[in-house]
Amino acid sequence: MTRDDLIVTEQSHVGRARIVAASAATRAGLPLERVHLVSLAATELASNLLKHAGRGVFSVVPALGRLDVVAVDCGPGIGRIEDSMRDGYSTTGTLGGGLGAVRRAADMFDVYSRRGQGTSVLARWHAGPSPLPGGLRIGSAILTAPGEVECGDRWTAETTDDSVTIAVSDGLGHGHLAARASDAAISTVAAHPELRPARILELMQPSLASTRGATVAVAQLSPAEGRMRFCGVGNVSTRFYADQDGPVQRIVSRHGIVGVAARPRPSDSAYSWSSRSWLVLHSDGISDKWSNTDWPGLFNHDPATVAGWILGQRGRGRDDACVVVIAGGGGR
Ligand SMILES: [Mn+2]
Repeated sequence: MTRDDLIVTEQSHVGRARIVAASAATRAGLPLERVHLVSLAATELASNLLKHAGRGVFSVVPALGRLDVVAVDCGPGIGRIEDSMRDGYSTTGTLGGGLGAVRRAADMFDVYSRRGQGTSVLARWHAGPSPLPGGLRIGSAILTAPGEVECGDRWTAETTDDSVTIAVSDGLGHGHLAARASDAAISTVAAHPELRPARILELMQPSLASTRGATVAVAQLSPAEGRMRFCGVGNVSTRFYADQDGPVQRIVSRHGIVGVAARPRPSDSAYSWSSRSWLVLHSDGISDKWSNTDWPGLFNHDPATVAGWILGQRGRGRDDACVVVIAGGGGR
């Protein structure tokens, strides 16, 4: 297993980004002519990171019947097109040549940019039907710790008839052994997505006993019922917005490490979920010091663009980092 992300700081990384994206596109089952489009877009996105910011994160996420490429930087921002971008997906406006090519190559394109702060660009290709129920939207961005080939942070979204169970696992430390711990956590979710989050975490305890352990957060969304259930162990950061324009509610996980020591049973908490609700989960490779109110209009964008932005702005750069963002759906 090789990493699907890199930090772009020099010209040779542009070619590397293209290879990473094309390889993920092939694994995602995209036909060859679409793999070429991914390669072309990846080259433009990585070049843009260098040209406009000198440095940026290039993160490829093959999941949920699609391939997402997220390119984020903390550069000067794309002030010139900021106005045309404000309402979300760009359908008009004059982008720079590079981004225009990306927009034409991708099935979906989104950009969030703030002058003097940076830019998050999403390019998406559909590889099959979306498995998500009730109009839910999920996006993620991941960055592996420097020098590692495997990411110890992992996430999954497993669907049942009318719900989706999402987990973020941060294996202790980084590298191969951290990845093995998170593999065990993710496998447990995949095997039992219909169980309640607290029960899934209980089942993880023996599965992770032979590993280093992990901190894990599990959220279960039933859009038709207008409900979210949550249970977490350890320091995966969790922010819930009942309404995207409303206040944040920080959801606190129980202290501990899954797989390391038997603890009292965790229990689920329940929240109302609507088409305007958002949930942001991230590992401690991202600084917890942020507020969406610092970034006006962010929640008008795709969850993957949002995940990339948070990773770009608050990633610590020393550890694995994973952000998962969930929005909307049927609900009430
Ligand atoms: Mn970590």
